[in-house]
Parts: sequence; C-alpha cells; structure tokens
Amino acid sequence: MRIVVLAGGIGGARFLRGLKRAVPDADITVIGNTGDDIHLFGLKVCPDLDTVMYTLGGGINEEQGWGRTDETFRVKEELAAYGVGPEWFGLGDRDFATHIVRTQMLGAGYPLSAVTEALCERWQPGVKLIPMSDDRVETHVAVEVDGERRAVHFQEYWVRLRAEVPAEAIVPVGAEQAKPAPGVLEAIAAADVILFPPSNPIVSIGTILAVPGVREAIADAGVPVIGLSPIVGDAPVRGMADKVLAAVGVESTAAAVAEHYGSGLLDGWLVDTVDEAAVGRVEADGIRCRAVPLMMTDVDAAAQMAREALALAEEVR
Ligand code: GDP
Ligand code: FO1
Ligand code: CA
Repeated sequence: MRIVVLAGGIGGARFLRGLKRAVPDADITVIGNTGDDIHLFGLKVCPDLDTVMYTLGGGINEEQGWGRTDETFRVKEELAAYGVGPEWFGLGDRDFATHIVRTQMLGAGYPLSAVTEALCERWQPGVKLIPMSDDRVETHVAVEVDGERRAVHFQEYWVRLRAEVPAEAIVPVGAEQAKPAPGVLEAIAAADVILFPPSNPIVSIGTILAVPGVREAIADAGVPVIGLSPIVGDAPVRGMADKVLAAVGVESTAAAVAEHYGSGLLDGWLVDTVDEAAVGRVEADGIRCRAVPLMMTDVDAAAQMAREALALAEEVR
C-alpha cells in the first residue's frame, strides 16, 4: 500500500511512528513542511524535517519532541560569548552538525530534497521524506507588539514571543512562487491513500497545501483523504494551533478544523472520543467522521490511530 502523509513536526512525526508500526510493509512518502525553516549563524535549519527524521531514526529528544537526544550547548555558549545570537533559539551541538552538513550541500548546489535524502541515509527513517518544495518558503506572523503591527518569523513568534502576542495574520512568504519538490506530485498521484496526521492545520499542513499544485493534486488523486484532529476537547494537545487558527478566523474545535479543510479535500476525519458530539456536524458537511482515542501517549496508541484512519479510508473508498 502506498501512503502519502503531509507532516509538520511533533504531531506528524509521532503519528508516523505509529503508522510504521501499524503497517510495516507500507510504502510511505512524507511531504514535510519547510515553512518553519530559518537561517541562523549562516546555517539552514529545517525543524520539521529534522523532527520527522530524528523521531523515526531514533535520535529525537523524546521529552522535548524536537532536537537531539543527550544534547549539549557548547557551541551556542561560545557564540554567545562573542555576543552572537539569537540567544532565544536553542541549537544544540549535535543538532548543529545536521545544519552544517545541510548548508554545505546546499552551497555545493544540491537542492533541499537531495540534501534531505542524504541526511536520511544516516537516519534510515523507513519512509521517503521529501520537503514540500526546494524553493525557500518562510512562514511569517503579523503580530502586534507595543501597539505596533509588524511581521516576525514564525520561530520568533513561537520561540521568542511564546505565541503570547496577538497573531493577526499568517503568511507563508514565497509559497506562491514555490514549486513542489521533485517526487511530491508524483507520490500524491500514485497514492492509495492520503493522510493528514494531527499536525498543525495552519502552519504545518496549511503551508504544504499553499504550495501551488499540491492541494489540486490531492483533490484530483481520486483516493481517500483522511485527517486526524490535532484539537482535542477544544484545545490543541500542545503548541499554538489555537492562536494561529484564531488568526485565520477558525475556532479551535475538531469540527471547525475539518470544515476549514473542507469536503472538497477531506473524505474522512477522526476526532477524539471526548469530541464525539462533533461527529454529526462534520458528517453534515459531507465528511465521514468517527470518534476514537486520539492521544499519542505511546507508539501503540499512535499505531491504533493509524489503523483507525486506514479503516475509515476503506469505508469511504
Ligand atoms: P510541530 O510542527 O512540531 O508543531 O508539529 P505538527 O504540526 O506536526 O503537530 C502539532 C500539532 O500536533 C498540535 O496542534 C498538537 O495539538 C498536535 N498533537 C500533538 N500531540 C498530539 C496527540 O497526542 N494527539 C493529537 N490528536 N494531536 C496531537
Ligand atoms: N523550540 C523551542 O521552543 N525552543 C527552542 O529553542 C527550539 C530550538 C529548536 C532547534 C532546532 C529544531 O529543529 C527545533 C527547535 N525548536 C525549538 C522547535 C521548533 O521551534 C518548533 O517547535 C517547530 O518549528 C514548530 O513546528
Ligand atoms: Ca512545525
């Protein structure tokens, strides 16, 4: 079975670990969000690609959900001693190596998709991980700070400002001009099923869908498209999805997120059992809906969620 998954960071990566356990023989292609990418210290950092790669490759810091296990911060301390920041972004020593290799390969002329493939040679994630685009796309957030409206990089909004200032708009800068990376449209066209894991619907999956051609390819693939809600009990399980949903005028409920994707894109939607009351509203919108446990407390729980998503795909096929 050929499965295509659109993924952000933690939510996407943990779901993928479950999917691999549920269907060990599946041919899984992951289209990764690169809107979170940032250039720091002359290096290109791709948080969502790395989170997927490290999580599936066994190198992730489990508690944090991002970055490397057993990390140290010597390089960052030395940079700070030179007065070189930003001090608010925690790049660890082991993680630095990934960004150095990536930046070196990009400088030598390799596209990000080829670089990602090379990095995955080491991590063997057991899926084909493709960035959504080889072109630069950067999510910016329009915020109001001290009564003044300005745009900041998504990482500055999330890590430095802790999403505590009002977000008024989310802009995937460069998305309109970006082309899908080689293999993205091909994988979608060849898929037997397309899954939206419980990733952020705006700054993860929304950014991937903003790359021209991706949304259309999914809608035209003619195979079941099944999503899992990242909102449980009217709040994100973690992160700032409520804030970025509000910025685009969508309420933080499992049903509203399904409606935001829309029946033109989604065939099926899973909500958590605590949101059972949302099932009728989602189905009234023409999206098949089931309420099942959606908390990824461990890999088995995530695997069970993957089985439920694939069962729903068979129901709507
Ligand atoms: P990020 O890029 O690291 O923010 O990760 P993603 O975009 O892939 O996923 C973020 C979303 O995952 C958040 O909106 C969370 O609510 C959601 N999430 C995290 N853990 C769980 C979980 O156990 N269950 C569900 N349903 N959603 C989760
Ligand atoms: N998140 C934080 O909250 N603080 C950090 O200092 C931080 C550093 C960092 C470094 C590399 C990386 O791949 C991810 C990192 N993250 C950090 C996570 C990241 O900011 C976000 O959670 C994602 O981009 C949201 O998807
Ligand atoms: Ca992300």
